[in-house]
Amino acid sequence: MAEGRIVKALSGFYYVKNESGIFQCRGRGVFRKQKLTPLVGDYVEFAADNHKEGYVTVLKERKNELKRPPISNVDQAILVFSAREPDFSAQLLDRLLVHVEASGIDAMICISKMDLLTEEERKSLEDMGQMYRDLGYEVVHTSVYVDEMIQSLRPYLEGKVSLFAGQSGVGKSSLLNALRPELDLQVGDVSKHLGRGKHTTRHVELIPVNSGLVADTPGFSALDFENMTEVELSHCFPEFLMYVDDCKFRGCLHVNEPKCAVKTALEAGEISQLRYNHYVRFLSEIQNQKRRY
Ligand SMILES: Nc1nc2c(ncn2[C@@H]2O[C@H](COP(=O)(O)OP(=O)(O)O)[C@@H](O)[C@H]2O)c(=O)[nH]1
Ligand SMILES: [Mg+2]
Ligand SMILES: [Zn+2]
Repeated sequence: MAEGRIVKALSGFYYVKNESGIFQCRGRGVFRKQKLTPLVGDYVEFAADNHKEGYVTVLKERKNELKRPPISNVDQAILVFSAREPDFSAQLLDRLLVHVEASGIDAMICISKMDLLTEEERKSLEDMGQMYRDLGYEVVHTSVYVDEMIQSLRPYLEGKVSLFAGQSGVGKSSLLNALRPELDLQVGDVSKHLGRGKHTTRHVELIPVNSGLVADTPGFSALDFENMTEVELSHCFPEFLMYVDDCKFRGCLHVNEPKCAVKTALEAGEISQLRYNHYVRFLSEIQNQKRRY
């Protein structure tokens, strides 16, 4: 019995990597019966009859797992948002941050395509980046045309499994190509996309970059808050945490409750109004969802 890690899943095959190489494996029928799906990132045991093909026989316990994209044992999610094309959206960034916070995976932020901005716009996105740093997130600004900016991302990848997450077209594959030119991942031309572009990344794969592994994933479409409660949402805003104990009511949602410490901090300018607005918006989405069911 050999051990390894699934680095790619495609067309019913799992590609398991260890010191000896990469083995193309099928899952055991028993996984399907037990409703277990091997995921990219899983540590597994497998049986190989020869040096290339085999069967995954045992799935080891996971540290964490995500449904969309389907991947396990991730150390950090790198949230890639472009400055332009598509335009930067703090609302979408906060939406994705909430999902990553809820999954318990560390998040960092990469603002890409900085070369498309005027000096003034650049200043404003740098301030935006600083706001997220103040919340405790690492933030890097990149452009595939500026080598120094690309290299600034590299240290964060060392020794970790990182997931590149972000809308289609923000430049995830381009960044990976810039970090490892021999990869030659397909890059999509945003303007030529007709519906689901055929050049976009469609499967999940772990790609070695220096001593780390990086998953380039397809872009996400809708991110709703299905399966999240109001209180869970409030826990996904780290800047609320230091105040919640001072709210008068336990389980305070920081909207209409009297003597709310979060709202006091907001009025004092200690919590960003922009982030708070997004919180209220997401909260009402959850409340409307509840009403529908
Ligand atoms: N100006 C500029 N364009 C970029 C940059 N990175 C990517 N692009 C372009 O953005 C488009 C989408 O890139 P791609 O890597 O496929 O995005 P993905 O869908 O997130 O993987 C392509 O046309 C790239 O050439 C950048 O740093 N600056
Ligand atoms: Mg891509
Ligand atoms: Zn409160």
